[in-house]
Amino acid sequence: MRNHFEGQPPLEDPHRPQYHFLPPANWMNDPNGLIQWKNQFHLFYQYNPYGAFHGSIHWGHAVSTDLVHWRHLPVALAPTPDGPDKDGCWSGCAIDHNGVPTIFYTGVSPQVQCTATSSDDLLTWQKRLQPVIAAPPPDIREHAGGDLRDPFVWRQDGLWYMLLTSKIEGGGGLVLLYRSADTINWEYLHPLISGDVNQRDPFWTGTIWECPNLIDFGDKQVILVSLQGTPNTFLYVCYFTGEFRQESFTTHSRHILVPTNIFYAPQVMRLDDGRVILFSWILEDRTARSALQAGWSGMMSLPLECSLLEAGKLGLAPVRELQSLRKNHSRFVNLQPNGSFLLLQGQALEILARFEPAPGSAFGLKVRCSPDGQEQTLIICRENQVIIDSERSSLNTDVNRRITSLPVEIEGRINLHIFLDHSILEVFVNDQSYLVSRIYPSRPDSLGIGVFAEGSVNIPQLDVWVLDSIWE
Ligand code: DQQ
Repeated sequence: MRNHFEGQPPLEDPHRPQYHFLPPANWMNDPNGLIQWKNQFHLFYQYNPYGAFHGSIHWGHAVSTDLVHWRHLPVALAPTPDGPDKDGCWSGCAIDHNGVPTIFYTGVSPQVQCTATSSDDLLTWQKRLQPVIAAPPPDIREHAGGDLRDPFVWRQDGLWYMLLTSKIEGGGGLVLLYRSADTINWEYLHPLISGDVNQRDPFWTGTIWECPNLIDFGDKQVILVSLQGTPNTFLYVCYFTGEFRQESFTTHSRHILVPTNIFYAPQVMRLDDGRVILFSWILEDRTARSALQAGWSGMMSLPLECSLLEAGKLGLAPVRELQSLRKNHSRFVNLQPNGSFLLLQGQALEILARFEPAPGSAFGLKVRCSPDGQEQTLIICRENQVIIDSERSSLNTDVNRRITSLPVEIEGRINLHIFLDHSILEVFVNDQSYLVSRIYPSRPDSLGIGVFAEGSVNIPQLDVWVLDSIWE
């Protein structure tokens, strides 16, 4: 197998992030097997060591002591020729099974659920030769088209439970529930949640579901699923809030987690200190050819802290450990932009800005601006929406440009907390809601950061930090 440290993309690649996790080269997609083990955080991920395209999926592996700085470790799982995972080791999770690190993942093809254990603190893995779930349950076998994957396992009331995702052909997505006393013998119980059949429903939940997660918030539970729709392919992440009781789930409400199709297949882990941390795969938003040329594709979101807000929605906020990356600091006070102006330059920055707008004003920040404004990306607040407008982000035609928007209440004040890292822009609104976009400016001088307003806005304080790299 080719070592993934070969073929490093050139360091001067202007689009490669420096404080987001990604492998040294090649393709990555979903986070897998997130686990805190002996005071270290382990991040596994879907990885192709042979190039910047999805294929021959392995589990890459990295470790961190603070969720922010990562060290690459050798590939953890590779397909075994003639094994049940010969065509790929697809997504899954990690648990502590009576002191033994244990992972569950999907072997292809056909899609079966496999397990492996480690006796050297997660470095190497011994696979169980036979899958623990070798086929879809009889009641959905004919309708699932072979799709059954992405085990999510947790312990409750002295038993192990597993969620898997699937679909009903012509129906919609499915989350299936299994139970086990020993993690080897799994009993299928029933579908836990199923999707919509009506493709005209404005909240149509797609043709197939993937990567289920259950988050336990005590008296409420949240189930996350990643949705895909064909033929009008879309990807997004949806969550159901409700109650998991007596092996059934009662849905109270359902929501889209992040309104974009470049944030997909997130996974959560509960830390020993009680926080729920989420990482998500952030897709490229440029042609497959550009990614192949760059030699890398995909990255992880920042580590996000997940909470259940009073309104019953999931909140996403940057973890406090990110503050350790802060270097040079600039502070601007009492800015009152009338029109627009640039403040400074940078491409690996954290920006924290408080706005106090008059009713009806449109205002915000702009990043990656060329001096003549030919390239620029806007973060606009207007009419109770926060919008990332990347329509003018790049002159390169191999790059997608889009409008991404999030509804928010702007009642006299709003905080924007922005993380810009070369080709990724993440925006937290009031440190609760999250928006993300990919931008690939083509001009080396597209580095300007500024503010703008139409109408009247006061910015009592705007802080900017240059952020350090997460690599040693
Ligand atoms: N990615 C994995 C699958 C999962 C999909 C394959 C979601 O296990 O369903 O790389 O991105």
